[in-house]
Amino acid sequence: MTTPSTAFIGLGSNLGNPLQQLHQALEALHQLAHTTLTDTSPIYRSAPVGPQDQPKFLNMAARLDTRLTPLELLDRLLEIEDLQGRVRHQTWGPRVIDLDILLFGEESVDHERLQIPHAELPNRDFVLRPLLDLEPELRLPDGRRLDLLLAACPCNNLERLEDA
Ligand code: ROI
Repeated sequence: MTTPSTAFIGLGSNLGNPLQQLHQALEALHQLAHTTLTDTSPIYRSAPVGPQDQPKFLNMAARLDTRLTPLELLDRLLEIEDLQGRVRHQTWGPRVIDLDILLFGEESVDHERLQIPHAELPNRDFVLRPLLDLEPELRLPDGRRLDLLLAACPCNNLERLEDA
């Protein structure tokens, strides 16, 4: 059997009791086949990127060891989003739960359904901060250091809430 890959998932929610949505999604990640949830970051409240007439977000990151392929993992994440009642209305609009594959081992994926590293990762403190909480030395597949990206990226006024 192949050795597992370490994947990092970004979680975000700003509708329908966001804290509960995050916990429900973590439970679903914990139940994923061929996958072990190995760590979770603190939760942060952040100002919305995109339209400002929506509630603040809660954001966090999770680390998985998985034997799924990136596209298999994507499909599992989409199922979890659907189960939690995510409806896709508006680009950059509010959402009950958003699960993004941020990093997948050292892999870069450029597929019509999936881009890894996540395209917006370098620009979003609410993604970089929790990733760095999990792994302070983390780098992108091209070698760029996440701590340096965070220092250079726009500020969304992160407030740390609690440990998940
Ligand atoms: N803004 C914040 N702060 N956090 C998110 O998770 C988030 N997700 C999104 C958009 C709507 C772009 N803005 C966000 O998808």
